[in-house]
Parts: sequence; C-alpha cells; structure tokens
Amino acid sequence: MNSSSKPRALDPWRRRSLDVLVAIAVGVGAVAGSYAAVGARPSFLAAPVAGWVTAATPDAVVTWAILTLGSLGQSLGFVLALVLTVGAVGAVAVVLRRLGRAVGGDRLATTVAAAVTIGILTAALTASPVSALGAGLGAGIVLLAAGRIDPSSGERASAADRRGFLRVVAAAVAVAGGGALVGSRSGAEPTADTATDAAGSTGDSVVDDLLAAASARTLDLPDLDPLVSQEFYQVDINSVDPDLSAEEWSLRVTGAVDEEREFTYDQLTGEPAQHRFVTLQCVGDALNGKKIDTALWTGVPIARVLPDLPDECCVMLRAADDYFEEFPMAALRRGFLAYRMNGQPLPRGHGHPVRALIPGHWGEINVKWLTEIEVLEEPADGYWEQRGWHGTGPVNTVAKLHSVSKTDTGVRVGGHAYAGTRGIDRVEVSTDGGQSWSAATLSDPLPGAVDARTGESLRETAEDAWRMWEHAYDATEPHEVVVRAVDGTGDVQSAEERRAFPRGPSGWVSREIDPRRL
Ligand SMILES: Nc1nc2c(c(=O)[nH]1)N[C@H]1C(S)=C(S)[C@@H](COP(=O)(O)O)O[C@H]1N2
Ligand SMILES: [Mo]
Repeated sequence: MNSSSKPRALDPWRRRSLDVLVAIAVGVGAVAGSYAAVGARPSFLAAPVAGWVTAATPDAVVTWAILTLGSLGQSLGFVLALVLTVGAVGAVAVVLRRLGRAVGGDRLATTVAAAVTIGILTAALTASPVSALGAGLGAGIVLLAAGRIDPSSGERASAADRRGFLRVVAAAVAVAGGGALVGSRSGAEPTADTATDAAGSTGDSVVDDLLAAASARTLDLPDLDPLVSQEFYQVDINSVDPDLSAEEWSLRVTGAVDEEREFTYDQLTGEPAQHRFVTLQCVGDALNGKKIDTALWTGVPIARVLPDLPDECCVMLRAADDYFEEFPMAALRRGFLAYRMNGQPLPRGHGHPVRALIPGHWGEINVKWLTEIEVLEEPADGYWEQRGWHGTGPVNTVAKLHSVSKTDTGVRVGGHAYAGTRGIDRVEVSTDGGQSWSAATLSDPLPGAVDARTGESLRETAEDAWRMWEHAYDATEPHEVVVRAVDGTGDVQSAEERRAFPRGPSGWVSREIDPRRL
C-alpha cells in the first residue's frame, strides 16, 4: 500500500470499478488478438465458448433461434459468447494482477505472466498456438497500457487514474479495431456467388452453359431470385463453421460394414464428376419463407463410390462440426457427394470441402463438412430429431408467392414451386380467395445431370429442383390471391395449415392484394 502524509484508503467502489475496467479492456484485447490471428475460425478464442453457449441453451430456444431468427439468432448467441469470453479472460487478468501486487512482483513481470497465462489458456481451449499467441499479445498490449492505473490513494491518484483510464480504453479500442480489421480479412473467402469474373464466366464451359441455360429459363419478375439463387441460405448449428482443407479431409465408411473404408479428397475428385441443379429447403422454413435455394453442384453419385453398401435400414452421416443425421439407406443410395457449387469450390459456409446432397429430402440431412457415413442396423435419432423435429423425410409440396407487381390492366404474381423428386406438374392461382383456379405459367425445368468432362446430358431434366411460376390477370379491386402446386404424381399441395415444427410447414400461401396500392 502507498502511504501518504494524509493516508486516505482508496474507496472500495473506485477500486472495483478500476478492476472491472481493466478486466474488460484486457478481455477485449485477448479476444481481438485471437481474432486478428485466426479470423472467424474454430480456433478463434470465442468459438468454443459459443459452442458451450449453444449447448447450455435449452433446445427449444436454440431451435427457435436458429430456425426462426436464422442468422440473427446465431449472432445473438455469438455476442453472448463474446461477452462471456471477454469477462472470463478479464477476470483471470485481474486476479493475476492482484496476485502480482500481493507478492510485490514488478509490473512488467506481472504483465508478462498474465499475458502468458492468457495465451496458455487460449491454447488449451482452441488447440491453436497461433490463436494463443494473438490472444496473449492482445492482452499484453492492454495490460502494459494499464500498468500504471494500479489503484492507489493520495492527492494525485484521481488525476493519474483519469489518464490511465484513457490509456487503457485507447489501447483496448486500438487492439479491437486492428483485430477486427485483420481478422475479418483472414476469414474472408470468395463465395460461390462472387467468384465469377465480370462477364459471369467461371472458366469452365460446361458449367457456363448450364448456368446460361438456367438464366435463360428464369422468369424475370421483380423481387424474385433467379432459378440459380444469388444468395444461398445457410443454416448451421454452430456460430463458427469448420474450416477444413481438402488435403486434411477424408470420408470414412464405418458401422455395419464388412470392412471400414476411407476416401481422400483426391480419390473422390478422381471419380467421373457430374453437375446437377439441386434445390435445398430447410424443414424450419416458414410457409412462404426463403430458406429454400438452388445451385449447380458438382460431385459424384454415392452409388458410384459406394456401389456395395450393405442392405441395412439406415445410415448416420457425421460431420466435422459434430453434427449428425440419420435417415434410410435407400435415400443415401440416390445421394450425391458435392465438392463444387456454381462452378467454384464448395464455400466454407456450405460444407467445404465435401457435403452430401440427398434428393428430395429436407435440407437437414444434406450434411455439410461430411466426414463419416456410418451404416446402422437400427434407426436412431439425429441432431434435430433429438430436439423433437422429424425432418429426415421428403419435402412437402409448396408454391411460394414472392413477387406482386402492377401491369397496365391488373396484377402479375409469381414465385417458386418445389416438390422434391416428385417434381412440379403445375401451379394454380386463385384470385377470388380460393373459389376458382387458373393454371400459372411455369418456367422450363432446369437441365438434368450432366457429365462434367464431356458435357453430355445424363438425364433430361433436374431430378430435384424448383420451378418458377407467374400469372398475370386483370384486377382493379382488392382481392385475395391463393396459390397451390400440384406435384408430378398429381397430388395437390396440402391445404392443412401447419407450422414448421416438427415436420415442415404446410398450407396454401395467400395474400391480400389491392391493385390501386401497387
Ligand atoms: N454439418 C452440418 N450439416 C448441416 C447443417 C449443420 O448445421 N451442420 N445444417 C443442416 C440444415 S438444418 C440445413 S437446412 C442445410 C442447409 O444447407 P446450407 O447451409 O448449405 O443452405 O444443411 C444441413 N447440413
Ligand atoms: Mo434445416
């Protein structure tokens, strides 16, 4: 303790608020340092904490957040994880500083000890020396700045505190800003949407021709995604996606098999590849929601790489993010292992380097970052089924209504329609609240699978892709539009209104339209 001529103990409140300030600043420094070093990767200090936050959150809340709020739900959880990480690191730093003072250690030694400890803790959490170095350095910089605001007493203490306060805040802000800048760059990657050149060419003429065919078949309506989505929705159980390289990736076939097998990326991509247009839809999509998209995927049919799968009931697909989904073997036999998307390597957010595509089924069994196919003798529950969902089956038939625009004499409506492998036979539109129906115009079906090397068509039309529809009609008065699809088997989309949980949304999309207000 300092002693002055007029001893005046630092009041506990001020001491505590100084400690809190230093704690927050050091926590921010460590988190920013780790982020600068590795970006938004699993080795980022807050990533494991985000995993715990998800694990500790009640399933119902997680489900609601991921599926209803979508990315917002995930970022709320992530913000909580950031706050917790900052708090935990800060607490460690303050305890060590107090310890250092108590044993009379000098400032520099205490700072170094605290920074090293934070680095070691980061390494233990993330198993990444780079992330640990970043965290230790970030924390160390802020700790050095904090060096002289040790709670003290005396006449000049408060002026010194004020300067120290500013110094710590400035250091934390600088480290956080620098970290955010560096980290966001290192985490950046070209996405499937932006990696074409200015003329829209991918450099592969077979892919270019297919994408050109898709854009020629797109119905050009306002507010409507083309047949190949410009931005593909994303649903993940984690805030930070796995970051696998093709070299380190392998796919193991395990469980009820005579002999376990393992494929490398080179072995997989050495097989004859196909391009396929495939639509994915999340079981948690809203009836007229947008968690449905289509891309041109490149990969290999599972039946080609695994022609002799045993006759068991089911399989469990497992992934690098500890995700797992179980479904019937019959569905897997028709599946596809995709490693490119719209002519580019599979983006990280969509499962780099390899994901499964299972025709006609809800998105959830289209496992990303696929690492293992386990053959099961008995059915089991997957990640979402353990949480009450039944999303492993075929999709429901749906016609969405996303475009409403004015014409000279009335209204034009349009959207997408999807029925998995059943296909869309027609879309019907009612402009009188469901009393009478007329057939909408459908886009031509997307092309079927194509041999990636020769460009030869292997199938006339896409097996599992949406169509677009449009309908224009005369109207001047307000009215209710209802749309419904009829699938390739002749079944009309179910009118029964059900929310997404647990089997996917159902019902007919309807909308009040006032032509005078368009
Ligand atoms: N490994 C893994 N695969 C996954 C998921 C996941 O969180 N982890 N989400 C599933 C869900 S619920 C859906 S709807 C689709 C979404 O695929 P996308 O993000 O490429 O659109 O991926 C599925 N595959
Ligand atoms: Mo999903």
